[in-house]
Amino acid sequence: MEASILSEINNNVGYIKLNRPNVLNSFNKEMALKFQAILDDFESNSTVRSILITGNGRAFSAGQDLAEVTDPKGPELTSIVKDHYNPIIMRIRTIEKPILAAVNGVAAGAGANIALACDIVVATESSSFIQAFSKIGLIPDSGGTYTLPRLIGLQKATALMFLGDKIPASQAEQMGMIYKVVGDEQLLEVCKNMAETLAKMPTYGIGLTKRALNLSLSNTLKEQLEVEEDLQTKAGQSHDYNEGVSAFLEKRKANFLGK
Ligand code: T3D
Repeated sequence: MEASILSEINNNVGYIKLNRPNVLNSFNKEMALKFQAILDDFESNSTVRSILITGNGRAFSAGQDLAEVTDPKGPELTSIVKDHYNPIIMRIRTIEKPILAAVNGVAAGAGANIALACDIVVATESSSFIQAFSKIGLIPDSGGTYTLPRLIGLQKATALMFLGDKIPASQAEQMGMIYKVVGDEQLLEVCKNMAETLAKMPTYGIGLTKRALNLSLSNTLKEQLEVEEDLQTKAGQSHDYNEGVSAFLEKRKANFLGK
């Protein structure tokens, strides 16, 4: 049987491919736990300096595998949220490496909110985003009620979550839900280039930037200025800062090491 999720490391990029195309890469327990394990591996592996997540086939992910939830031997709903999705979202947000979602088709339910938890979301023209939960009597999980209003504002997030509208990628880009839309054929090339570019950048500083942005979501201005002071001090003591300034002054290409 083919693995439900594939991973590889190439040119300092950790690639993750959701791989249950027959059920639109919907998540079952095995796949969710494996996703967590791969993220842990990529977090601790210092050769991985950026991470790219995509789906196989015509979907990014249709969220929870709804056949699993009706299986008497399947996991309980509470456990699905607590043990499958919450740990995935926490990892995506706290791994201090840039994480890209290359959305290759529909992203629905938890599939949409996993994509939106990523640092940068690029989608194909034919992709779409659906807060599908309301249609089956659930509330948006996988951090959706936290992330989406912060991305597009409370009014639009509320409407999308109540109505479960299918939002085409171009509209998602216009409303600030995602970073960029590209042609269907260009997605992997564009995202691979972006992930490789990021992997060559001062990724220690980028990781600290991610930490600062996470903290900004609940901090006051005064608290956030203190965060910037602290993290700028750390960044200023890094190899990459020294190298960046030296390379600029010496008019040469910098060799950043991510530390
Ligand atoms: O207990 C809990 O559930 C807690 C956790 C919640 C987290 C969640 O993610 S809740 C939300 C779950 N997801 C959904 O409700 C989305 C369900 N899927 C759809 O609405 C549609 O499939 C799409 C709009 C995403 C795509 O529509 P379309 O017409 O392009 O494709 P399709 O024909 O509906 O699906 C293709 C196949 O994938 C089909 O199988 P078949 O008929 O070819 O054998 C379909 O059953 C299967 N599939 C699609 N989504 C799921 C799925 N199978 C299992 N689970 C799915 N989520």
